Amino acid sequence: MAKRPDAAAPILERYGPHGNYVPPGGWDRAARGDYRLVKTHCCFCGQQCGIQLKVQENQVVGFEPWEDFPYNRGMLCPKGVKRYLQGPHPDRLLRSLERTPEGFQEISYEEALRIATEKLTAIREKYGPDAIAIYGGASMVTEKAYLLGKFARVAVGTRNIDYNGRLCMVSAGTAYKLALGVDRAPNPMSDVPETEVLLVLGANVAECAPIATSYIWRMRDNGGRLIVVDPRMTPISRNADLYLPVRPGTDLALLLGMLHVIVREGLVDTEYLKSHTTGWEAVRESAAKWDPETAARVCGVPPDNIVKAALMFGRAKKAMAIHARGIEHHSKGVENCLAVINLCLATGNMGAPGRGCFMITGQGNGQGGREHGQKCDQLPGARSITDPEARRHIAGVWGIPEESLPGPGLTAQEIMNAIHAGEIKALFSMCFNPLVSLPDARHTREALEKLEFFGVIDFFLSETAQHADLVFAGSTQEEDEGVIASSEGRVQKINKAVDPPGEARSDAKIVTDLAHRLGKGQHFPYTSTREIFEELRVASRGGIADYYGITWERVEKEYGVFWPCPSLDHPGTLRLFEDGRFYHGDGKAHMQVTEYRQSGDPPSSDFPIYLTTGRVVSQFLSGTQTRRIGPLVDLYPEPRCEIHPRLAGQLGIADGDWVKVTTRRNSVTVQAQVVRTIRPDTVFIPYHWPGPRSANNLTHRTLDPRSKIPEFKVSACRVEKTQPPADLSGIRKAETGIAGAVPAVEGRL
Ligand SMILES: Nc1nc2c(c(=O)[nH]1)N[C@H]1C(S)=C(S)[C@@H](COP(=O)(O)OP(=O)(O)OC[C@H]3O[C@@H](n4cnc5c(=O)[nH]c(N)nc54)[C@H](O)[C@@H]3O)O[C@H]1N2
Ligand SMILES: Nc1nc2c(c(=O)[nH]1)N[C@H]1C(S)=C(S)[C@@H](COP(=O)(O)OP(=O)(O)OC[C@H]3O[C@@H](n4cnc5c(=O)[nH]c(N)nc54)[C@H](O)[C@@H]3O)O[C@H]1N2
Ligand code: SF4
Ligand SMILES: [Mo]
Repeated sequence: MAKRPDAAAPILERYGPHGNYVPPGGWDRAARGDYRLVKTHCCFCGQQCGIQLKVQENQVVGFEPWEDFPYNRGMLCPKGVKRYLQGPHPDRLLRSLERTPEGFQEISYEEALRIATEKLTAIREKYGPDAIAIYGGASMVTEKAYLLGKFARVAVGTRNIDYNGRLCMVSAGTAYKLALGVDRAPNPMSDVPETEVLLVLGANVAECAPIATSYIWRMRDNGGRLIVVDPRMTPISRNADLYLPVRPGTDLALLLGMLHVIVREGLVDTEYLKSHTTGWEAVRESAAKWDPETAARVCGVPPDNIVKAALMFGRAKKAMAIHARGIEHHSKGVENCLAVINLCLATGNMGAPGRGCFMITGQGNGQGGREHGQKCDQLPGARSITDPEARRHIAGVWGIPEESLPGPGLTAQEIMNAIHAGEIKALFSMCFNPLVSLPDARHTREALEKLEFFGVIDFFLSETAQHADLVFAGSTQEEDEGVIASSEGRVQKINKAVDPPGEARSDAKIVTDLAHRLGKGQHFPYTSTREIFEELRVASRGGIADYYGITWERVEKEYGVFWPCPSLDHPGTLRLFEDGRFYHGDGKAHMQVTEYRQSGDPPSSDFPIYLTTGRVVSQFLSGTQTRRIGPLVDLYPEPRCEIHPRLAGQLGIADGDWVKVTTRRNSVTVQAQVVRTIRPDTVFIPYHWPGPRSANNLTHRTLDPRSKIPEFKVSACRVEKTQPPADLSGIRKAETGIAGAVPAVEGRL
């Protein structure tokens, strides 16, 4: 078989050398005054900051702050500021591509539709619909996520659709649903400045939700105290009152230890527990054996500090806990989140200003993307796909017989495993770069090689798309419109700034056209995204994520509307559980017992060091977009391995030395960055790069049994000093896209 990435070669030649890019009309166009401003939101993280894009003709050429948008009040982080550089990048796909023995060839949109229809139909006839898997993503507007879920189930008829949020929000989602009956951040960020004690677990707020830091500083200004739990001393830890350098994968021991102290010191809110929760007795008993000394032995935080944290949290009149992937990317990610919820419930901290807990959602539409049916277990409105009433409702809205609606399918990593095992034969993927973002990249690469048909919709030829048989040139966020739900559950409007260039098409059009070609046109009558939204409103009606009362006009006028919003005269729900009722039938919170267990890749004498992976401020996810934006690349040009001076000293490693990091699966060679801000038994590598330096060459495929999230945050490794890789310049070039990163231009903006 031809080596699949070689198919990119003709495209490479077309674009020429690294960094020579000048947009049509030249860079100085942006300096001229003849632009219009489009109010919209950032295309990157879940904070969904308001931004005004400067548009000239059909190009985004810059931005201006949108100061009256209440969440960020004009503030932006480096990614938001530089996002406009991605649109005119020469790697932007302008036409569809077909793999041929000579490499990718550009083909017409009609031809691409024809090929996709023919291949999907043939595979469905030969192996049945479940042999086709669909991957979606949470960077897309909610209408596209909804459309893709319907496409999978109605046009293709497969149960196997899942999305990249399976690598992201599902541990938190599963836990909040189990305990509180709803998967949404219960409190808005504006509650943070109101609290007396804020416990931040596994969230690098300053780099990954930069705008949220201003809320934390306001809390500090108001006299609130900050506790940070992280194996790395992240930027916000510098201003923390208490920093707990937890051993990777052991937060549950710390949280059980804290609960133990809270019980022991009589800080439990018994009245609250009696009237608002079930399951407390069993939870209390489960913490009995976790005295601070026992907890300390497991989690590596001194017992006195566990006590201090518990007393600070337990004695505060108002306390909050917030968390992100640091406690969620684990094979016990759901338990970790449940333990945070238990801590808040036990102290009666729920459903009031400055009291509660929430997850910081990751992707731009990480929240909206998990509500309306691109998850394998879910129908629109955050309904369960196994609930007979939900199935009846959705089948009615979609105009299909209820029996034809597939049941629950495989999750994202399970789909890749099934492809590897030869059980799934075709993959159609929109907004997902699994070769960089799934664990154990060698396994992913082998799986992609086995596909009989692999179709992709993207606007760049991502590392995964380089393995495709067919690539549709899709749309960037600025070429689309629709809604997203921010990390707070605030539904906001993305406004279209420009049209897709060349023969690129909006994603929604591609999926709709394909549904028509597959013979299901009557169920996909849309001529605009607004029509999809109007259907979504009805589909979500009566569900948990009820959007029925939300209109595009309201969203614009009210600076976003928080769901649930069941009717047009409903104000939206800023804070959940304010009436003391949770989203279970009995109105109570269902506390869950959590059991400590080891990670799926524990250290041994051969692999004695913990490896954890995550992010840096200037790069985003698999990096397809940000690795092409020169000023962001300049801020953090390549992956490095953070290592503590003590460990570095033992291994004879100095700052800048090349090190080989080896796990039970593979090795990666990067430069060492010797820092005092990490535990001496742990190293950290950010994961935004593809190829031989991708952190996911090292990670393992152990999943949380309930959420099916991979354990990105803890692997066992060894580290040794080595030589730079032989083909360093080739590796670097591949990392910055085909045409290289767009360079910074002094004096612009
Ligand atoms: N700059 C930037 N911002 C982003 C993104 C990006 O790629 N780049 N991605 C967005 C997305 S999709 C997401 S999901 C969020 C992620 O946001 P975060 O979850 O805040 O980011 P991570 O770097 O994945 O991990 C957070 C922290 O977890 C710590 N950690 C590692 N192991 C453990 C552990 O066992 N216990 C604890 N307590 N902490 C641990 C790491 O040291 C790290 O500081 O960021 C969003 N924002
Ligand atoms: N080791 C390790 N691995 C991780 C993580 C970690 O912390 N450590 N974090 C995990 C997390 S939290 C996440 S969220 C995942 C993210 O992993 P991915 O979802 O794979 O990352 P993205 O870079 O968002 O990939 C999305 C692709 O979709 C394209 N895209 C973006 N927007 C659109 C759109 O509107 N339409 C279309 N058609 N395409 C679009 C982009 O160009 C890109 O190629 O990675 C996970 N992987
Ligand atoms: S904080 Fe997130 S949404 Fe705001 S500008 Fe930065 S990346 Fe964009
Ligand atoms: Mo994420």
